[in-house]
Amino acid sequence: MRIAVVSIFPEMVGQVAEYGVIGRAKERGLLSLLCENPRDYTSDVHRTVDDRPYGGGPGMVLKYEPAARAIHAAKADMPEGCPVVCLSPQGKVFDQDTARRYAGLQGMILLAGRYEGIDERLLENEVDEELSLGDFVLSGGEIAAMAVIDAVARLLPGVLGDDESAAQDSFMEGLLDHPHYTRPEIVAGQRVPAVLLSGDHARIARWRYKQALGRSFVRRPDLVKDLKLDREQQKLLDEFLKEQG
Ligand code: 9D3
Repeated sequence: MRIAVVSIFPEMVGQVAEYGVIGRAKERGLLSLLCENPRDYTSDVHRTVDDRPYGGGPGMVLKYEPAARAIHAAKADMPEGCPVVCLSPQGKVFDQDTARRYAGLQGMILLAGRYEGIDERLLENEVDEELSLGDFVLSGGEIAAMAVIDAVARLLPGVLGDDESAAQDSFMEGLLDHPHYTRPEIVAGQRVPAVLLSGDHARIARWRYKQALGRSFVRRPDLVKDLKLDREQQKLLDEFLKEQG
């Protein structure tokens, strides 16, 4: 897969892309990244990428022409038909389904905004989708773009090892993870739950599923409310809630 990022801070994206899952995906030739900087497509001596908002008000607005030209340059260097996705607080909230949809594409172009906003005509003419990470304020779209790239890269076949790929299944089921423990057996006077030392794999699996279901119900009721719980799942949830008080 090939991903282009249009940003006035291309170094920011390039740095992060050297590490971890994204770095490995690039090394293995499963992902290639391209950065285009609107500043490289300005025609004035000051290389201006922003300007004051019509109608007044605080902050600056990303100008149409340099960003449009950067997007066109990215498109020329990408597979045919790649969507242009703008990271913005006005977008649909990014989720794992969207990550899976993107991972099936040949490529995509991510537009990271800065300043108070982007000229609306750029969104109308050049952008196919808008994506948000959620209801909090970032200073620009670059960190959001990197989050999307990371989530997509780990879904590309061959990027994760078999163990890591199998571990993804737990979130695929739509629940939070169960608690994890490692040595030593006692830390700060707290023991590892005895069941995890029992060697009884069926009991361990049942305990973990109970924890995942219970924690999801308590911490993220939105994840559980649409699940149709069968008798066994309802029993595990009741047990969890009784054990937690
Ligand atoms: C404080 C500024 N806000 C006034 C109402 C508007 C605003 C403009 C630009 C808020 C954030 C931004 C920059 N944010 C992003 O580019 C962004 C973002 C985010 O802020 N939150 C969650 N997801 C995303 S994706 C891109």
